[in-house]
Amino acid sequence: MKVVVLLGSDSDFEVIQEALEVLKEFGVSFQLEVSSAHRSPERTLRLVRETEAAGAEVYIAVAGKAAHLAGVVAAHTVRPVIGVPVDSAALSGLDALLSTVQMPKGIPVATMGLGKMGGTNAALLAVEILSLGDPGLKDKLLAYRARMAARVEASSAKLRQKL
Ligand code: RP5
Repeated sequence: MKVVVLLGSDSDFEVIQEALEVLKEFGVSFQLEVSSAHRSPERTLRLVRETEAAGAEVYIAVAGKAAHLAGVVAAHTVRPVIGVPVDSAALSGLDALLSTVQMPKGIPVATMGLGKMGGTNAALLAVEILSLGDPGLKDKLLAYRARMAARVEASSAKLRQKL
């Protein structure tokens, strides 16, 4: 497994569903686990240690509210950690965004945007990191971008037809 995806709660799953499809589309192996920085701190630490020893190269941590999961994971590995703040109801995710992005100097977390959008970008960033040592992945990323650009062009043509 190359990527470890940690969710602070199973209630975060929806946020990361599309991201898992992206990882599958790129043929990137991953391990998905639920582990909370607060409710199961020892499990979180054990998972980081075990997966790093097993060869994990990038971590994605998804958490809401007082979101410490990404920071705690980053504290225990020098592998890149990507944080996805969950946009839960009370403060629309501002709480999780600030908790994830405002890491003290020395322990970086690459913080994505809120919710599903951030989840999908986390998967793409993980693929980009892995592509540094894998030219095949870089080619797949370029093809992905080209398909996106083609969709924009097609949408423009479709809109013009409506006028
Ligand atoms: C965070 O608090 C989790 O990441 C999740 O977003 C939230 C807890 O959610 P519940 O398990 O209470 O639904 O730690």
